[in-house]
Formats: sequence, structure tokens, C-alpha cells
Amino acid sequence: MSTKVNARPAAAPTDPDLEEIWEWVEAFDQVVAEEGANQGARLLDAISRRARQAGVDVPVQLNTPYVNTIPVQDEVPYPGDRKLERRIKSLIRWNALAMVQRQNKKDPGIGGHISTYSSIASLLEVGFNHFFHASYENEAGDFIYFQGHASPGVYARAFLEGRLTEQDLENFRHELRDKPGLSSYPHPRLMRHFWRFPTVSMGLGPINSLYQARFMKYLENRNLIPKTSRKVWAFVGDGESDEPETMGSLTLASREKLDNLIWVVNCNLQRLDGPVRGNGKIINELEAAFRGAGWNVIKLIWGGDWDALLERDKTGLLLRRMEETVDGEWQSFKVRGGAYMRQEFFGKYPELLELVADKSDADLMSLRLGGHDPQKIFNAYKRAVEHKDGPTVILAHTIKGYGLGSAEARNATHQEKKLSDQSLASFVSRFEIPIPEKAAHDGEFYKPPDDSPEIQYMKQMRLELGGTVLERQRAKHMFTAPKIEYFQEWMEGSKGRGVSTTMAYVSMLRHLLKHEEVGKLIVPIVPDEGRTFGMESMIRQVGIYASQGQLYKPHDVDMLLYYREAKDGQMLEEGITEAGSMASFTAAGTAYSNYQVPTVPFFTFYSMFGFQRVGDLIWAFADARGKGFLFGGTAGRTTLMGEGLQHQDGHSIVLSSVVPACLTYDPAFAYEVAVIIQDGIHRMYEERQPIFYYVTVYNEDYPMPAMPEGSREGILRGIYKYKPAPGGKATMQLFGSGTILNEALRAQTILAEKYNVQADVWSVTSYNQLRRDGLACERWNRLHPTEKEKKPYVLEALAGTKGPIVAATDYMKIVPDQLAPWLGERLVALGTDGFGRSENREHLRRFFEVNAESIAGAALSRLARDGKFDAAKAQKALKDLGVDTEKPDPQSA
Ligand SMILES: Cc1ncc(C[n+]2csc(CCOP(=O)(O)OP(=O)(O)O)c2C)c(N)n1
Ligand SMILES: [Mg+2]
Repeated sequence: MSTKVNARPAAAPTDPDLEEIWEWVEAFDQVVAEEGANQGARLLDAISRRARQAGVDVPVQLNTPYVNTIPVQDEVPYPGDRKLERRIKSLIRWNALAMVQRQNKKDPGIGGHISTYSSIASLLEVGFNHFFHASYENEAGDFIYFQGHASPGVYARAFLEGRLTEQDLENFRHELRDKPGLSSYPHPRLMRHFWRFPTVSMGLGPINSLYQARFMKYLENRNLIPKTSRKVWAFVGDGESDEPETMGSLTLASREKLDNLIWVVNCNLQRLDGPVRGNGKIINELEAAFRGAGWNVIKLIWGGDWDALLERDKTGLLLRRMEETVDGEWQSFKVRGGAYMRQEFFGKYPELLELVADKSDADLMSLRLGGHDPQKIFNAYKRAVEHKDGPTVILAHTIKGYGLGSAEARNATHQEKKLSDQSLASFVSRFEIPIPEKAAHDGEFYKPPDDSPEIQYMKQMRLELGGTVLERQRAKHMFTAPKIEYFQEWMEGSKGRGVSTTMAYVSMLRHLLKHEEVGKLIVPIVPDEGRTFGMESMIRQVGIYASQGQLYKPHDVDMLLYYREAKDGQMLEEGITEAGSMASFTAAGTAYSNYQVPTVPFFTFYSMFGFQRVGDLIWAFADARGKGFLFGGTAGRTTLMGEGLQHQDGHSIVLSSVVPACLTYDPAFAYEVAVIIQDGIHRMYEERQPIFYYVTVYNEDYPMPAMPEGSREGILRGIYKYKPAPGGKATMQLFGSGTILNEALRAQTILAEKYNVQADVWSVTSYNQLRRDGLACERWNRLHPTEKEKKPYVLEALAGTKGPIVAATDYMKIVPDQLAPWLGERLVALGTDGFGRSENREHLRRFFEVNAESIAGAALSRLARDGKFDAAKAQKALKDLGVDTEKPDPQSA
């Protein structure tokens, strides 16, 4: 450590305690000076051990002094042309501002953000010019997770790079008008050749980036991709760090030694409403959290202008003042200006006032912060890239709204979209944008000619890094799905053996894992729920991925199905984190584009803890054009017995129905599951459709029948007749889904045998799909009144059928009710609205009125209302069937 450390302070020289302390400090200084930094560290370590042995309560210190982690003397010189880079950055700043400004003039209220990018511009530009590698030929490019609200700056750079045209910028936030349009934020769903990662829902970018870096190592360790030096960069807001998803998985990154992961936290000290930590210091808070989680932390607080002041300060008071200033105060300095800063910051100690006596107020205002100083940023990035065996976070101090004049650092700056004419003019002059004042007021774009030094330089720098990173690649390698014959075993039924759809699904998945071509691409994911779903044999078969292998002998090693962890393990056993599992699912479900490896993730979870818990991550997955299968196990409010209110899921199908790219299925039988999986792989990976699946599977055992002839189309489209009425023509219809189909079948028998009512039974595998089809037909018919009407599939399937339809499900009544526009008065929905209970299936189904008796009773009651059955007999039947007609309504009980 040749570092210059502050000399002994002059303050309180007569304090005997301080005197003693300084003798020790000086002795330590001497050791470091004479024997080096390592020896200093050893000495400290020995002393603190000794102290602990002696019972001294040595505080755990997670914070370092409030200065840059990299000392000035360890910095390397900046390798780029600072002047040109500043010009380029200014042009990008202008075009980003102009884009938002212009659009809000044209279309008031259309929105956009200028202050996030203005704070992060230098951090991004140093990356673009010197660090972000693009993919080319066999070279693997870096992945960049941009702060969503910084998108205007990213578009503006793409414009100068030639990736986007002026027309694109003109149409920012006008995706539905003139083409091409630009989406507000990073949305791969809508700009699939540009954005890779959706980040704008706070917290999702960070957690997804972390699991992305982990998944990269998984692919390497499984030899699905070669080892690369590719990095995952994530730019995170300091306000965003309050989201549990941001900070919740930090230890995974250090545990897995993810040295391919770099986070840059844009510490502009502000969020949307105001300061992130007005009364504290967000940088210190984050430093302690990341350090505690085992990350390499680089504080990038002060720019070069401060180095000289720190150097000149012999009292240690400047550092003290830096440490005691809370973020809210710091923000005030920026808003109120140099004179105020002199008085309030430096003025607290006369020595500090003297330190800046030669500086004007304007000088004080422009003392640059670390996150705006390319030299400091370059050094931080260099360190981060070179760091081995763990993730790095850079905590960069910036100013929100940097350069936006009166909007700079103000609480309201996040919402700023338009600057006054005067602010625009001063922006243009401050950043030397060569356009006339009128053009500035109109927010005209400015791009220098292609042969200008700026554009030439920019292109050259990107060329050296392999090209543009503002690109999402089309998948080159997909595969042919296994044919349905591969699943023959499940088509034939279980020959009387009681099996659940979960067991059938897991055995299918194990079979798929053995497939010669596709097997290696399957990624099974579970959040500590493998045993619940009977996956012990899968653990043995493909092993749990563990980057370090298995460093211990598992206690059950002598058993056939022992707990096997392996470096090339295929299964991702994520521990109890549905969010983390979903982030892995996202990395695996988008690998077809990001790595050109079309992995097929199967994420199996407790259905209650899927959409309900991680719905927003699933939405982002859809945005990212992810492919794969979500399997909701322990499905159904009455099928999962014993577990009660918090576990019993009767609504995940409602929640999944809202995600446009998600196909939801609620199968009853093993062959239905097989048909859905086979077709899903075919549609997603062979036909390349940007969709994914949610399938509910249950834990109730019953014999699985063989697949009836001709049912394939109905299974996939959502409905088919499973069992016609036993005694001739049906006068009514029964619909069943999932395990409740068995109740419908039992009701069919009751109705026929006890009441001489004939009913057909239908398996409804997907109300959601039937509704979408119905809506599509309805729309077409509405828009084409002169043409022959199209008929929704559900009506086609039901053609010629008679009587009411009683539709029973283990999910809420709104699931079958989705078909009300087409089935109208015929439809009676029975479902599980209300809170679950700790009970067995028999009682639960009676309580929710979805057991066979309730279904039969509902049928008779409805026939009576239709005048097809005697009402008094129906009332008596309800009693005979054990339906308690006077019990409280379960939906509000
Ligand atoms: C989950 C979620 N909640 C709320 C928002 C709305 N929102 C957008 S930006 C923002 C503030 C972001 O502050 P910070 O992370 O500090 O980023 P900065 O703009 O300051 O760089 C908020 C609350 C959001 N996008 N996502
Ligand atoms: Mg912020």
C-alpha cells in the first residue's frame, strides 16, 4: 500500500486517548510502509483474532470510508479520446432529450423520461466505447440489462450508430401509427430485433441478470456452450434496490462465484418521489449489504475534481464531512447551488472553507462526481472485468437529471418530460450542440455526417468490440419435436393402476430427458418441491446442477435414489425461491436466442405459489418471448387436501388467462398431458411460435384411460366428448376438467341410474383457449357483417347437443363462465370460489359443491327451472344426494 493516507489530525492534540490511538496507528503505518500491504492485513487479522479470544467485542465492519475504492495512484490512464467521447455523449444526450421533448409537444402526455438517462449517460458510454463486447462469428457478446427508464438514451445512441433511423426516433411511443415505431421501454416482445431483456418493472432486471449469469455457467458446465469471457452487465437504479427481487438472491451470485456478473448501481440518490435515503446514505447501505453477501464492491463516489481536495486536506475533516452528510443534504447542494454548498457543506468546519477558498461558487457546483467521470468509471469497469471468482457491484454516485438545468436533482425531476425554451437553449449551449435556437426549441435531432470524427470514432470503437450490442438475435438452431409415438406409453392408459397426472407428467419428463436429441436440452426446475412431485428418481437420473460438484458423501448414498449433485447435473433445484426459479426459467426459455441453444425449461411448482406469487416475472417472461412449460403441481382447491387456505389453488388458471402468450391447460388424463407437451414442443421449437404453456397437474390417483380415437384436436383446442350418455340420446351435458372430470363422470351415472336423465360428459382441457377462439370468431364476425359467420370451436364441438350444460371445475366459476357469451343460458358453472379448508377431498368437494352429488343436483335443479324436470323432485333429490341447501355460501364463508 503505497497509498497516501491522511496524516495525524491536528484536532484535539491533547486528548490522551487519541494520543495512544495515534501511536498505534503510526506503528501500523510503519509496518505497511516497510513490509507492505499484505503484512498490514495479516497484522490486523492477528490482532482482531486475539481481541476476540480475549472477549473483546470487535465490531464487524462492512463499510469502508466514504471515498472511492480505487485509490488515485492505482488508476490507469484513460485509453480513449476523452474530448471526442464527450462530444458523442453530448449528442446522445441531446437526441434523447429531443426525442422525448418533441413527442410530448406533438402528443401531450405521451410521456417518456429524460432524467434517468442523463444520470447514467457516462456510465453507459464508457461501457459502449470500451467494454461491451458484441457477438460476432463465434465470439459470444456481453448481455446488457439497461435501466428501463434510460431507454431514450439507448435509442439515441442506436440512432448515431446507424442502428435506428430518424423515423424510428420520430415515432417514439407511437407504435401503432407510422412505422417503424419505438416502444417506451425495453420490450423484446415488440422490438424483437433490438431489445433482449425487459427491465422496466423494477427488480426484475436485476434478478434475471443474476440468474442469467448463473445459467451461463450451467450451460458451460454441461458443455452446451464453450467457456466464454462473456459478461452480464446490469444497470440498476438505487431506488430499484428496495425491491426484494433486486437484493433477494445476492448470495447466490457469490456462492456460485459468478465473475461473469457486473452490476452498476446508478446511485443518483433519488427515486420517483424524492430521495432514496434522505436521512442516510444509500451507497453505504448497499456497500454493507453487497459486501455482507460476498460481492466485490467498488465504490465510485467522487470524480477527479475531488481528488485534489482530498489530497490537500491534511485534517481528515473533508472525509468526515463526506461521511456525515446525508443524501438529502447532498441533493440540496445540487439544487441550491455553489454558494449554498460552500456555506452548508464546507462551512461546517472553518478548515474546509479555507480548503476551497480559491474556488468560485460555480467551481464548487461543477465538482464532478464519480459516476460522471469517465476516468474513474473506466477504472472501476476494468477492475470489475478483471475480478475473479465472484460478482462485482459498482456503486456509482451520479446526479439525477444531470445537465437539465433547473430540473437537475430536484424531487420532481423523474417526471420531467419537457424543458422550457430557456433550458433547452442552455442545454444546447452547455453541451455544444451545433443547431440553431429555433431547432433547439423544436427538439430537432442532430446527427453529424457519417465522415465526421464523432461518427467515425463511435463506429471504430464499436467495431473493435465486435459491432453493436443493441441487437437481439434470431434463433439459428431449433429442432424437430419428438413425435407423439415417443409418448406411446401414456396413450395406452395405466391399465387400471391408480396414477395421478403429476406422476404421469414426471414420468413423461424423465422419458423426455432420455431422448437422444432433445433430452440434453430439457431443463427441469423446481423450488425445493421435487419430492412433493415424486421427482426423486429424476434427481438420481440427471443429477442436480452444482457448480462445485458434490463435496460431501450424501447420507443416502447407499440407496438407489440418493441425493445426487453434479457439476454437469441437469436439474435446477433452486431452493425455496419461486422468483429465482422463474428467473432461471427465463434464462433457459430465452436461451434459443441469447445462446443459440434452444433449451426447453420445465418449471414445476406448487400451483398456488406460481402466478399468484411471481406473476410479474411471468409477464416479463412473455415480454422476453420466452418458451417453455410451467407446471402447476398440487393443483385444484379440493384436490390438494389437508393443506388449507394458503395452499389450495382455485385461481391460478384465472391469473394465467391474462397473459396473452400463455396457453393454459387443465388436463384430466395422462394422454391429454402427453398430447399437450408434444404439441407444445412442436409449436414453440419447431414452428417457432413465441408462446409458452401453463399446465395444471394434480396429486389424486385414479386409473388413466387410453386415449379415445379422434380426441387430439379437441384436447388441444380445449374440449372433446369423453363419454357419451350411457342410455341413448343425452338431454343435457356435463363438462369436467382436471380431477373434477371424475366427479362429472360419477354424476353422469347418478343421473342416469337414479333419475333417468341422460347426459354426455365432456373433458374441457382449456376454457382459456376456447374463449380466445370464441373472441377471435366474434371479432371477425363483427368486422365482416357481410360474410358467412365463423363459428367458435366450442359451438362446433357442441353442435347438435341438447339441454343445459353443467360445467364443474376445481377452479373458480369464472373459468367456465368465460364461455358464457356463446353458451349463454345453457351454462351452469360449478367451481371453488372462496377460501380453501384443511379437510379431505370428500368434504372439500361437498363444501364447494363440486362433488358428483352436487353436480347431479345442479343438473336436476336446472332441468326443473327449464321445465324439464319436476321442481319438487329436484328439491328432494338435492336432499337425497346429501347437498346441504341451507349451508353458508362457500364464496363468502
Ligand atoms: C415494480 C415497479 N414499481 C414501480 C415502478 C414505477 N417507477 C418507475 S421508475 C421509478 C423510480 C426509479 O428510481 P430508481 O430506481 O432510483 O431509478 P432512477 O430513475 O433514479 O435512475 C418508479 C417507482 C416500476 N417501473 N416498477
Ligand atoms: Mg435513483
